[in-house]
Amino acid sequence: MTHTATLAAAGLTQADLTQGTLIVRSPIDGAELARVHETPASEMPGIIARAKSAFTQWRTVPAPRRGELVRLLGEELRAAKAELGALVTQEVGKITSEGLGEVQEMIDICDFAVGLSRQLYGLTIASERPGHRMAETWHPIGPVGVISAFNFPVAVWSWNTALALVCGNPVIWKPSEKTPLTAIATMRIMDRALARFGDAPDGLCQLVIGGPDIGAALVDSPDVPVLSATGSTRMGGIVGPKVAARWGRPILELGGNNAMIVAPSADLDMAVRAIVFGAVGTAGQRCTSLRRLIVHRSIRDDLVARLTKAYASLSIGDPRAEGTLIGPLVDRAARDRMLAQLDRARAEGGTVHGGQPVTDGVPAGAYVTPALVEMPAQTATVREETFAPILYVLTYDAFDDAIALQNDVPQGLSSCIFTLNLREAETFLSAAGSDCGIANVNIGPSGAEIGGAFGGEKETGGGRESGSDAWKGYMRRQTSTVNYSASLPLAQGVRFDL
Ligand code: UN1
Repeated sequence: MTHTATLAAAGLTQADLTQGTLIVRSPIDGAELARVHETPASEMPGIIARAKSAFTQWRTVPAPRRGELVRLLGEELRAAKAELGALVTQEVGKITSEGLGEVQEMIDICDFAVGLSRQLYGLTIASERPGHRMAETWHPIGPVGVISAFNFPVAVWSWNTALALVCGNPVIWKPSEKTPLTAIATMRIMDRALARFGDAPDGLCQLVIGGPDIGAALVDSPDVPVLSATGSTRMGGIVGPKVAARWGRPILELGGNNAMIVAPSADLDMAVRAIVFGAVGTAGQRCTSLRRLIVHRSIRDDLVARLTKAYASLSIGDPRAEGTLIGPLVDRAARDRMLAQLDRARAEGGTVHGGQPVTDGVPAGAYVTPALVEMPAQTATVREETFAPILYVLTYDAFDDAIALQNDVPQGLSSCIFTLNLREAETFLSAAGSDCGIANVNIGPSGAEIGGAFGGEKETGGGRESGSDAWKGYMRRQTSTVNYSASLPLAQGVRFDL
């Protein structure tokens, strides 16, 4: 499909594409797709006020009815899956199957949130006083700001929005400046769900497009009690303290430096497949991408040989083409950062395989061959996250050293081990094992399902989104004690007789 046809199929109009100043290019070939209107910073107070007023209505709508809106969103997403997936491919450069997979992730979280809308359970707690009942209730909290990154331009919005809506909160979304088109198309889909729903308040789901000043309005506003931000550790380091300083609640999902330990007993055929998808899938631009391989010395040469062979067979090129496994990096700056990091790794004693720009037989985007880098140690470069298909290979002898290496980075998002040894697997998952938010056995670090809580520790920011009880981050908790007796005993046996 041509760019024009993809944009039209996703419901983008000439007005969407031509009436602004924000230039959007496709990573596929660098072609200009649109000039999108940016939200003036002066409009932000009005937008936040609309969300605040929507909140006063939405919070009193019964949660299962709120779930109905999310059910309709899931239906509309199912109907638009092909078109939105193709737009993700066009605007981010993901291969077709991953573009569709991203939309599937949106559908999945909608299904999850619909069920959740009837399960926002609180507790009943035993009171120490006779004739008293204690309970915990979860209430809506207020407008949720969502700042999302280019690499999952729509799924991350859906994780936050599906939960926020059933929890009774409006959402204001600021997508990456690199991906406003998928955001506009997603809002059209949301608008269809809202129209079918009928009586949702105005301002329930809003989109703002622009740079840091637009984001700052959300970050700084006390009327946005929850601010969910996905992106770099640098960005989170600015956003998190600002939100905390005004007593808001940040949900941060920042950098990862995800490792796989490959033990001597590992099923190497499975490990190779997991490694290649983890390291080069999405051209290494997932926050969960595999970046470090910690291999037992006894199998290292065999594994590196298998990986070199597998890497040589990967088809790199137009992500829309059947059979392509590696599309472009998001832009030339990303490619330049990758090449600069490889130079640093070489200077630190690394041996680099691959990691070259590709220009022949591909469109005019920033295409690269993925890099395998054999490192003598976990150097400064290895400890940094580079959003590109670079996989550093490290060696271990003792299992404890492998876990220590895995944990000895500033980030703590995802991790995994390939082993058939129960002791190793369970140790890896134990309190003395991986320090990451995600720890897998015989599965790569990326491609998590929505049912689990998603996020990580240390510089990853500590936030949790998506499944499990991540919904609690979008609500306020109220503890209530009701006295149905005819006396007024004090807790802890305190006497205060008048
Ligand atoms: C991200 O890269 O920000 O686990 C999210 C995964 C995807 C989500 C990645 N489900 O790889």
